[in-house]
Formats: sequence, structure tokens, C-alpha cells
Amino acid sequence: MLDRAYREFEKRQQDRGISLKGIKEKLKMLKIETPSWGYSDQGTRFRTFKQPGAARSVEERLQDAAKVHEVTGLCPSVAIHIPWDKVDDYSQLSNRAASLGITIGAVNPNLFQDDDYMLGSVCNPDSRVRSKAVAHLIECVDVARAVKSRDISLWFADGTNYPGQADLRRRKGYMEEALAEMYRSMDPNMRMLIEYKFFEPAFYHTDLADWGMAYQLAQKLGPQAEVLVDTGHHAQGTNVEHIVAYLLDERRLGGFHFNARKYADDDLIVGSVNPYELYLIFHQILSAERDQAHPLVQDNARNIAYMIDQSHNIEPKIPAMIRSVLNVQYQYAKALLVNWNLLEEAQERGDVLAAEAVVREAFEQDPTPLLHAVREEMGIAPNPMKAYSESGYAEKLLQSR
Ligand code: PSV
Ligand code: MN
Ligand code: MN
Repeated sequence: MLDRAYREFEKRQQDRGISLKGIKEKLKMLKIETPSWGYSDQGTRFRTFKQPGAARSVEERLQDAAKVHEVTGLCPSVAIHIPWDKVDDYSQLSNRAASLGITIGAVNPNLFQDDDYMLGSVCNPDSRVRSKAVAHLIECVDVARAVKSRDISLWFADGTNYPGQADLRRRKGYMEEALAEMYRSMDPNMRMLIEYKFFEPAFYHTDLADWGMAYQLAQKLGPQAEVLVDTGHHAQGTNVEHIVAYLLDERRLGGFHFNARKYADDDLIVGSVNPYELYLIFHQILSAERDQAHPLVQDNARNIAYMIDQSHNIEPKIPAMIRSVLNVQYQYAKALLVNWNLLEEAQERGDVLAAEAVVREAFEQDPTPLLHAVREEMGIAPNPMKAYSESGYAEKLLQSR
């Protein structure tokens, strides 16, 4: 039943020259992967505050991910981290996920928790440690094969703390060799997503510090290697949406790790401090999707893996995850409300103020009635956060975990 709020919203959009039909279909297709590590007590580098009811095993992480999908309709897959989610039988894990109504998504190797990795993993000066790291990467390709996952997403803590600590160019060579070996072990349908980060845990240099390094490495490796943009991994003031546009134009944008940050790699609820950035990222993606003159760019824009990468320490984990995916959906919905004809006309006229206004005005719309209607059509409760609170799931966890 379409309520008054929806009819008023539809009318307002019609007056702006926007039809909601195609927009609803796009909203129904949005998928956001949640990370298994966001459901357990991971915390921060200073302290992990234990939360009663938090998931303690891979089984419990899958259950929580399935609950988030059930109430949002947005999260049909969950990323895993090996060895945190290590099991003896991965096809059984994949079957278990299916029985909960989800699938296993990106496989994330862990190359930072062993003592061996103090001076790096694939870039370690010791060839024994480098071989161990490469063996783990290849193990994760096998895991991806067993759980039928397309993506293996890589983040390296590798770097140095002091000038002179290591030979930077030699380390670059080690990184290239390691990833080439992993690349050769991948099946043709698989993708290697390469994440970058400009600092932390290393403070002088990081071996893959920025998107340019990740991009060039991906280019050297081949078409199955793409760049993963973690929104928290840039220096202050970096224009992330520009990086997105650039990578799309080069057809190398593999995916996102969404989170919010104010200062460093804060891993906070998506869109909590920087909603306009998130909106502008979607604006660039939708612009690429419309680019009929460049079908490969359109193809890239349609095959981006949207993932959350968060670590909730003081906020309840499941509602925090729900908040994040709803925030992504909210900004995406607004990005769908841009009047592209007006924007293109203003750009062609060189009308700076009009062009900026078109982009900003869509951001200023409140798509809540539209999202309620879409959820109703998908058989989802209009207010997923409320549906979660009322489901009694949190109370059940307190008793059973
Ligand atoms: C560490 O910076 C990090 O947050 C990276 O973003 C990874 O994607 C994530 O941990 C999981 O390994
Ligand atoms: Mn990340
Ligand atoms: Mn991070």
C-alpha cells in the first residue's frame, strides 16, 4: 500500500524530472557484503571491550550475518578472514551459509598476526617468511575455490618504521613476485582485490601505500587483479571519489571496504561522519554506469564488490552493522536521484553554480519513503533497525552465548 509520504515523494521527484521506476529496480539490486570479523570481539589496537552475546565462532558469525541480511535484504554474503574463520571442511561451511540464506563472499588472508611477520609478510627480508606468506595466499585461493567465492581480497601490514630499515625497491620486487605466484594459482573466474593503506601498522613507509601502487601492480599482474578502495585508508582531505572515477575509467575498480573515519583508519559506522563523500562515490559510479560510449567502464561499474570493513568496539555490533548498510543504501538512493540531463547541460555551459547545485540538490532529498516502498516490495520490514530490536535476537544471544 503506497502511503501519502510515498505519493508526495514521487510527486516531488516527478517535478524534479525524476521517474522512480528504474530507481526502485536498482535499489533492489544493491548488495553489500558484511565482514565476519565485524561480529566478533575485535576492538581496536588499544583495547577490545568484550560484548556479551558477541559471536565467538565462525558458526555464530554466519548466524549474525544472516540476521543482518534477513532484516535489511541487502547483505546476501559474508566475507571471511583466514585463519580466524578457518574450518576443516570449507564446502560444509558454504553449505551451512546456504542453509542460513547467505553465501560466503571475499576470502581475506591474514598476513599480520604471526610473530614471523614482525618485519613484514610477503616483503619480509627472510625468504622463509616470504614463502610462508605466499603459501598462505595460495591456501586462501584454495579456500575461495572450496567456498565458491570469486574474490580474494588482500591487505598487507607490510612496511617499515625507519629510514634505512630496509631496501624499499627490493621489497617492491618481493611484493610483485609473491602476488604473481598467487595470481598464477587462481582460477579464471577469480579476482584478486588489492587494498592499499598509507600508514599503520608501519609508520615510515607502507609497501602498498596508495591506489596508484595498487593499480600499477594490478596492471602488471593481469586482468584478474583489481584495486580495492577502503574508504579509511587515505590521508586527510584525499578526494576518494576522484580515485574511484579514475580507477573506473581504467576498468580496475574491484571493490570497496566501506567505513567512516575522522582521523585515521577508524573503522567506524559507514556514513556517520562523511555522508557526502559516500554519496559522491556513488555519484561517480552511476556516472560510469551511464557512459554508453565506454561499455567496459559500464561493465566495471556494474561489477564492483561493495563490502563493509568495520570493527565495532563500543557500539553493539549487529545494530552497528545494520546502521552501516542502511546508511550505504540511503546515500545510494540519493545518488540515484540526480537529474543527469540538467547536470550535463550545466557542465556544457560551464555553469559552475548550476552544476554543483544539481549534484547537491539530490543529496538534499530524503529518500525514506522510497526506501520504505522498496522494502515493502521486497518483503522486508520498512524499518530494519526497529525490526531487529523487536525480533528478540539480541536478548536470545545474551542467553545462549
Ligand atoms: C587493517 O587496516 C584492516 O582494517 C584492513 O582494512 C583490512 O581490510 C582489514 O583490516 C581486515 O584484514
Ligand atoms: Mn579494509
Ligand atoms: Mn583498515
